[in-house]
Amino acid sequence: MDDLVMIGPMQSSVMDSLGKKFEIHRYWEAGNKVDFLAQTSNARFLATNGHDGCSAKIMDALPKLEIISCYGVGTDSIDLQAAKDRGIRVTNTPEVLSDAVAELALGLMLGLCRRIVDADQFIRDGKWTSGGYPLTGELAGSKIGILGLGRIGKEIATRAQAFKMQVVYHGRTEQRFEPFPYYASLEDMARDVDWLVAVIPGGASTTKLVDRNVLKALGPKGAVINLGRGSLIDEAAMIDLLKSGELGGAALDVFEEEPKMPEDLWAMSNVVLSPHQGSATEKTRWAMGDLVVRNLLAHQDGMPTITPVV
Ligand code: NAP
Ligand code: 8YV
Repeated sequence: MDDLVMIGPMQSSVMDSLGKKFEIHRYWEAGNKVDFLAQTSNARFLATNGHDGCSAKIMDALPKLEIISCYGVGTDSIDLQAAKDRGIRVTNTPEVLSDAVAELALGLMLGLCRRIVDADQFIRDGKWTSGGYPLTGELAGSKIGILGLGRIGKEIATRAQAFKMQVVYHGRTEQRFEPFPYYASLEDMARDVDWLVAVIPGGASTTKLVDRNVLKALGPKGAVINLGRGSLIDEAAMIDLLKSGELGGAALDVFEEEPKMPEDLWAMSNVVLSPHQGSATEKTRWAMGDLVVRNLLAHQDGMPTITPVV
C-alpha cells in the first residue's frame, strides 16, 4: 500500500476510507517529528487540515511528496509557493462548506443583534421576574457589507437578502454580473454599513486588512463579523474600540492565535464568540472528508484532482 502522512487527526469516515488504500502514518502522534519524517521519507501522499497546514520544512523532509490534500478551503497555513516550486499538487474542500459557514454568519449576526446569548443568561440569572430584557436592534432594513463576495460571501448575501437586508461588498475586483453595489475602498464601505462581514482568505496580503481605521469607520453603531481568519482583523485595535464604545459589537468565529484569545473579549456583552466552527456540522464535515479522500484517490489513480489549488 502507498504511504500517506497525516498531519492532524481526521474523522472516522476519512480514516476508514483512506485505511483501505493507504498505510496511514500519524504525524501528530509522533514524539520525535524529525525521526518520524525520516522514517516516512518515501511518502508521496499527505493529508492535512487548515490549522496545521504544511510547511516547506515538511515538504523538504518528504522529497517524494506529490500531493497535499487539505481538509478545509483556506490554505493559508500551507506554503503554496514551496509546493509549486517542488511540483507538489495541493487540493482543498471548496463549495461543500459554503452553506454551513454562511448559516453561522447569519447566526452570529442574529445572536449579536437580538442579544440571544445575553438574553438567555438574563433568564438563567433569574432577572426576568424583575422586568423585561432591554430592546434590541433588528437585521431587517440594515446594511451588510461583505468583505469577500466569494463562494461563502455569496451564500451570506443570499441569506441576508432573505432577512431583508441591503447587501454591498468589497473585494479586489468588482464583479459586474453581481446585483450588489461594489465599494473599491473597504474603509468607505465600513462607513456606510451596519455590519461588516469578513470572509476572505488569510495570509500575508490580507493581514490586518480590517485595521483601526476601518473599525472606526464602522463606528459605535456598527459591528464586525469575522469568519475568514483571525489574522484579517487588528484584534488589539478591535478590543480597544469595543471597550471605548467606538465600535458597536463583534461576532467572531476566528481569532489571531486560536484557540487562545484575549480574555478581555470574554467579559463583553456586545461580543459573541464561536470556536472556529463555521464548517463544523456533521453533514459538512462528512462532505469535506469525502473530498479529502477523493482528491487523494484521484491522484493515486493517475487522474486529475477534483478541487485543485496548485
Ligand atoms: P473564495 O471563493 O476564494 O472567496 C474569497 C473572496 O475573498 C473572493 O471574493 C476574493 O475576491 C476576496 N479576496 C481575496 N483576497 C482579497 C483581498 N486581499 N482583499 C479583498 N478581498 C479579497 O473563498 P471561500 O470559499 O468563500 O472562502 C473564503 C475564506 O473563508 C477561506 O479562505 C477561509 O479563510 C475562510 N473559511 C472559514 C471557515 C470557518 O470555519 N470560519 C470555513 C471555511 C472558510 P477578489 O478576488 O475580488 O478580491
Ligand atoms: C475548518 C476552515 O475548520 O475551510 C476552512 O478554511 O477554516 C474550516 O472549514 C478548517 O480548515 C479545518 O481544519
